[in-house]
Amino acid sequence: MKSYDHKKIEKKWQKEWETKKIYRAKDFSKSPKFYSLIEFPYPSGEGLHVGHPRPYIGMDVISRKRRMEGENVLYPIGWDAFGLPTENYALKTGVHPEKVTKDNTDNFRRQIKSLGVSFDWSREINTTDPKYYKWTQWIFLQMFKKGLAYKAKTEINWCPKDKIGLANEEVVDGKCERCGTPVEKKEKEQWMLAITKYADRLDKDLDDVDYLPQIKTQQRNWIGRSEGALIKFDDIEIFTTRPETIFGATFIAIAGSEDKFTGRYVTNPATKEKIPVWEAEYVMADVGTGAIMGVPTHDERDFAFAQKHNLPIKETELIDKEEAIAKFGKKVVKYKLRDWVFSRQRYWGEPIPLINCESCGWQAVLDKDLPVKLPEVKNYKPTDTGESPLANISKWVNTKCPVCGGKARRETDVMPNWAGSSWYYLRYTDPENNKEFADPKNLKYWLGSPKPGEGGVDWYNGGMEHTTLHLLYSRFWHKFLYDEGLVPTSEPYKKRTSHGLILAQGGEKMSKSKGNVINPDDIVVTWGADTLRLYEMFMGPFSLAIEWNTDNMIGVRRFLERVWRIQFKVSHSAKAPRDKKLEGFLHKTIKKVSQDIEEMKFNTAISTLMILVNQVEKVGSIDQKQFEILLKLLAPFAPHMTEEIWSNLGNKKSIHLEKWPEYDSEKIVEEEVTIAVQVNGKVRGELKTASGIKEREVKDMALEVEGIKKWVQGKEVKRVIFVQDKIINLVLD
Ligand code: ANZ
Ligand code: ZN
Repeated sequence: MKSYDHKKIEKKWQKEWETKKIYRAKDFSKSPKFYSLIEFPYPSGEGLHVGHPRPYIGMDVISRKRRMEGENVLYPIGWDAFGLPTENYALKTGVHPEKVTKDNTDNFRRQIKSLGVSFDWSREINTTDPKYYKWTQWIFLQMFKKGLAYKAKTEINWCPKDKIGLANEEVVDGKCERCGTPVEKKEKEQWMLAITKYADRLDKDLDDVDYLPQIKTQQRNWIGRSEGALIKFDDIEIFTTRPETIFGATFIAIAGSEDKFTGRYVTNPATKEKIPVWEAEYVMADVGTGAIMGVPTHDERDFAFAQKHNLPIKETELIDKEEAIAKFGKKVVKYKLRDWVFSRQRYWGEPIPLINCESCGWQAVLDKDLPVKLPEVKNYKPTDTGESPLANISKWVNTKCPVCGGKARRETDVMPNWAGSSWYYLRYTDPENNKEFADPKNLKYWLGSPKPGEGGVDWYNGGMEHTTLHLLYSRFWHKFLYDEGLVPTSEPYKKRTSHGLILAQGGEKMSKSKGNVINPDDIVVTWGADTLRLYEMFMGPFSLAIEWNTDNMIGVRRFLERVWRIQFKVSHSAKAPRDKKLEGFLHKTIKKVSQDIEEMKFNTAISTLMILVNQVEKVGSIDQKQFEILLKLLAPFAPHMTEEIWSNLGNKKSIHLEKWPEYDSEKIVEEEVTIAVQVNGKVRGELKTASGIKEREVKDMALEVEGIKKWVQGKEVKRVIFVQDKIINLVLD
């Protein structure tokens, strides 16, 4: 009996799969396409920890199943490699960020490959590769040319430690998201992207996509659409979301640095009364019109203000909202979303491809001059003045105007690290193209139907923490490209799901600084990739955060060893009678595993497989065909071991290219139970059914039982008391 030597098996099959290219997606294949996507990682210097692969393995299970179902699967990966940690590390060590990035991606790639994830590595992309960021710059320029990129003097969030301007989203509780330093305000000319122009569509089109409900809610809250009204009190225009309260408006307040009566009065258009105009601290200058009507009886802050300053508080008659708008004002829709600050004063990012000419103003770099490459320099320390380090490189900065040829200067800010990830899923469809960001034919094939709700990446799984930023930014870029006729669908992602984090033992986040990181390399050596994969899928519901516990590894490892041993008990004679019960159970398992995988209930799929293996052990042997079905169902979870057994059984082709098993519903025998049917607590009959049926269905069945009808007739079932698989009690009035 050969023992289960995971080290040998895993290396061998990974090599074999790579040479045979069995996970390559085929452009334009006639088979139905399936584009599955994970959020490409940022290759940090710390390497992979066991939390990273959870989504990769989850989507791998789905991708492998779909492949076996005959779909043409595109499951790509790449590197989102610009960003501060690399730059900061480079500054500290003196190693160039490009070199740091290469070392880190090499390490990440090696680690991910050791897990046997079925990525199509031939499409690997890297956002820091000039061949890639040429197109990031190009797309930015299309936005610039359409007036969506503009320079504005804004108060930026300034981290005095990192010496960098931060987007609002990067400020958490007033502190820098990266280093925790309190953020200061600083005035700076910045490039902005007018995402607010798309606010309405970003909100409305959520109706068409298949995102988890909480993801839609988060996006909607972030966009913050509210319908309100603009109403004029003489020359002062206010914004309100409650125009129906206008009869109770007893003062006007405009944004001010302190509470102060202006000495003025204006007319309330509803009551025709004169009401005072105040300045108030709580009114914000950049919200609405910067002026409000104060309705103390309906708004807490207005009430507090009226009390403090002795202003009238008047009971209101409410009128209809629509009526109020029609009579006194006009309807407006407001959004919380703000334009996107797109400049960073750092080195390790895509240079913003614009040139400022003394006579022509801001001009786009010509297409033929793209990419604008990062200059290779030794010193990329941020300047204390807030300028990008690129500003110090006069040879690079000073250039010629692309329009008049006169003296001009390059923009020295770089893009934020959200840029490269705003369109990367498009590049995977045609990663080598150097004429376009992707051939329209490839985009059409992989994104599919232009109908709302039908096209886009078929299934995108990623972290909940990216729901408001990355997801919104990429939807915005995609919609812009759609308007330009450059992508075939109005939404990038058809379906979006989320996974829970893997936490360290004790419930803390895994991080190097806390010293609680579990490195998958160690797990792969000791237990094997298949055990790691199975454990990560089995440890709990995929969408929930869960604590890592290496001690529990042994359970799944033993399960794999039990499957391994079954191969030596297989009966090869076609004539051997099949165990009926086992056959029934097998078909039930096919059904359950197939459904569970599609619903990301990987843990229950695995427990069903475990129960099946118990059954096999009870029976003592299994027919080869039956065993092969079991192996196929397990293959997406434990691809190496199943492949090895599959080949031991004499099969020549890879198990991962086999057909996914189908179940025969006639063969599925459910366990039958007898349920006592009571009416008002007295047993009046019974019914036989499969176990595990829910209350609703059992109630319907109970009402159909002969002998029950006469008790229930003409009365209403007020309440149902239900004991699963045992008793149903119908309580009548
Ligand atoms: C009258 C009123 C009556 C209001 C009432 C609310 C309740 P949301 O819903 O968060 O969008 N508002 C308008 N402009 C403001 C500003 N520049 N600074 C501070 N507050 C401002 O908030 C909309 C409401 O916030 C508006 O509706 C307005 O007060 C206030 F029973 O008008 B309301
Ligand atoms: Zn010029």
